[in-house]
Amino acid sequence: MTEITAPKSSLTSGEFTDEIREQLKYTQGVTPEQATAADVYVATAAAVRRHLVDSWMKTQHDMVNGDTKAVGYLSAEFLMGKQLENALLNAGLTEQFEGAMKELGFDTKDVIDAEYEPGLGNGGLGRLAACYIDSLASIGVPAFGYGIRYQYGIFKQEFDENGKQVETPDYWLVNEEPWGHVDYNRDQRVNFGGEVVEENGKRVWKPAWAVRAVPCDYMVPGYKSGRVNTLRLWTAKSYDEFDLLTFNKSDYLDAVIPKVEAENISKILYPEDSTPQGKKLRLEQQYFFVSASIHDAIRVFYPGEKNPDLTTLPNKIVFQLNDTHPVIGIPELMRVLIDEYGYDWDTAWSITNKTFNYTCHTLLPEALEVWPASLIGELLPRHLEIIKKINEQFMSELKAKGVADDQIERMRIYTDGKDASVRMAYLATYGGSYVNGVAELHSELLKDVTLKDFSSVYPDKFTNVTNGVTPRRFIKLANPRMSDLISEGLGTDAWLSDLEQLKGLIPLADDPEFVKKFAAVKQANKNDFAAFAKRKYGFDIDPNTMFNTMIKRLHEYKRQALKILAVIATYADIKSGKVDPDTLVPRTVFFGAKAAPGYYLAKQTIQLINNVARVINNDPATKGKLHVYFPWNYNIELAQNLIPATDLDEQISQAGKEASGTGNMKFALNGALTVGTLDGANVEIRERVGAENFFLFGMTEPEVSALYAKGYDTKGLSREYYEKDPQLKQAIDMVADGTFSNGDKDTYKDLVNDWLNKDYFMTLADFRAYMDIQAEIEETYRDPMKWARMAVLNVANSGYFSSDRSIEDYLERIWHTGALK
Ligand code: 26Q
Repeated sequence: MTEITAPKSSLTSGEFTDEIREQLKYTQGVTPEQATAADVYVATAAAVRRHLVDSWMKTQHDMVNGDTKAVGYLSAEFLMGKQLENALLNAGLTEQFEGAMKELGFDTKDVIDAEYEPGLGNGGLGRLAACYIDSLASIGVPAFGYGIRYQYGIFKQEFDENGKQVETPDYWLVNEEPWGHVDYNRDQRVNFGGEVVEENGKRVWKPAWAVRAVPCDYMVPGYKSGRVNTLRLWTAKSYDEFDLLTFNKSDYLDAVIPKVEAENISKILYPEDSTPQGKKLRLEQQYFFVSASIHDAIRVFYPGEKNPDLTTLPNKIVFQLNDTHPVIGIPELMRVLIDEYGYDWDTAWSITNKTFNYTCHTLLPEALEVWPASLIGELLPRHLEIIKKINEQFMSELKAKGVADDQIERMRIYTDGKDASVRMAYLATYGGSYVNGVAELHSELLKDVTLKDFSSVYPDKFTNVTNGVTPRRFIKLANPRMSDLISEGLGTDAWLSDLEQLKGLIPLADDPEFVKKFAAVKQANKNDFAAFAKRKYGFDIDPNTMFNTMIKRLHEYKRQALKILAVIATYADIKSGKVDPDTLVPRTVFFGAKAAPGYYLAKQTIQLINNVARVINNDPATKGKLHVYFPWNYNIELAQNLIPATDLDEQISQAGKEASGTGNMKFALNGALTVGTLDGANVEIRERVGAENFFLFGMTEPEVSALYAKGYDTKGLSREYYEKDPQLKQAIDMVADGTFSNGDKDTYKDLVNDWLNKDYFMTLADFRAYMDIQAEIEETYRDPMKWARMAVLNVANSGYFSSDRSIEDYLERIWHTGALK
């Protein structure tokens, strides 16, 4: 598979130390004696960048001058996590860094800690984009990540004294940010508003205002590939700076208003990751980065050409649309080709169609973006015209294909009438070459349910690419102990760029020595995490308990409620004397989750979890047996610390709702066992690790559909489950009676009401199965060797879930390109 070309850097520790000293002196103006860990971090970052520059330039040169098509990954989010360790690893400078820190008298941890984590994403979709650009570079495929350099990333989460979530702004640029390079000379003008007029028989857009898009470039080094790609994130700047300089406005404050408004576009990441509202600023963000990126790609691939032959564009670059967020790129490329370069409609359409592909990341209908036509018309009047024309062409095409009238109506991209709107998923499906879901089950449901009308007319457009995660960050960096053990077991570290080699561990699952070592690694990771959590959160965690983790965004469909109800039920059994706590497997339950600021039930669930934790952790009856911790502000750093320490991972979404999940893959690859439903990529994980090494429970997707058909959520059927199951009843009653709200019966009334009267995601219906599987899990855990053997088999059989494999699938099925020669 991946050829290993770039060996470990031949630089010595001493030489690297000197380079860091030089940066301290000439860039920061401090002596090594004056330097703080934060100074050393900045200096090291600058020193590492210098080692990557030659490969970066060569990659760009080969990309433009060779005949390998590049990939443009268009994404509103890149959730990168901290950069330093990753850059050192991929530059082959990890050991030199450790040596240099010794020489300079710094603790590597302090230096790594000094970096502020960039949180330019909400969750899975943003992190996937980060894994994919890592894999593209590691495989050696020329690629750009294109996105927005938000000034404020995903909010910081705190909890107040009542356990409620409080959001504070994430100003990640407080200190010097040494990775990005702002390139004022490669800016782009992005127009907005105004009107379209007829001039010499042509439609001409007369925009009302414009924003200056300034790129900030981040190097994306491949692991042992010798290639370095570019992540280009755009910042919005005002052109009115010039007005300000002349100061011709009477009131200074008024004078800065246009500047503030323009720069607002890249100010903040929207923290919603479902039920998006049709907000004007959000559409401005989308158009802003997509328009700048398309123009940038043309600039890169046709340097200096006044009349480029853009019919060759599809041979130069293929754009992947990460969900519907960049889909306005389709009418934008049409506009650029027709209005700016003079192509006729059909030629423009053929180019556009070949250049774009669309990845869908959801099944929830409310998460599919639909924009009011009035808003598009106000901001992008020419695009609205083009969209309407695409819709007309589409409908005639469908008619010509003999599609029935009612189906054609259902498939409209542009819906006419008073509340006219534009369906971005439909525009993407028609406007691009391929549509993919992110796990097999998800892709099947996309074809058969969400986009059924489309797949019946265009079956060949639909394909699947199951998600993956980068083994460099999520195994090697997150879990160095296990990585060493794997390399020892396999006799090589080549598995890091060819993860299927983990299969070589299968025989070692029957070697008690290896299994013991594996269990010892997990224990050491748990000890480390307990220390980390003490330092960072003040928690007193017992590392000799089972670590049971649920980390992901807070959503009803993900069912954190199911987990917390099960915890409450166990607690109730201990309190009532039904269960002797000494017979339980001692367990520490971890939650990590942010809720969208306006998502009421999600926020109530957070409050409930925090208060269950408070009550249980302070009750002597459960001491040493059951504890709950909710470290706040779940982010990539916490993931990298907690995943390697976890014994049992929770993937308990309602079947048919989680498109894929990627946390599930990270856990399996780090030797956690999964308790999960047949949803998203869980299905494929279970197939690969073996049903006997996976704790399956709950309804399947067809069973879920059947229960909806019976009226589960509309006829209040959940109440029957409550009435029939005393353990479930008791848990819910405790939430209602004030046990977790200092006696107040109102605190959780909306949550309880929802459970008993609607329960759309069928938490109550799956409760019994969930309690039963937890009992089985306890039995298994009592046999440490058995558990560890199952964990080894999870690792050994999860190599498929490398994002390198996902990228290979994209290359073969969608992009039809490959590595640079
Ligand atoms: C859209 C419009 C306006 C405001 C916000 C949004 C928005 C932002 C983010 C909508 C959705 C998202 C993020 C979605 C997401 O993270 N989806 C997850 O993608 C993962 C990668 O494919 C999957 O593994 C998860 O199953 C899926 O939930």
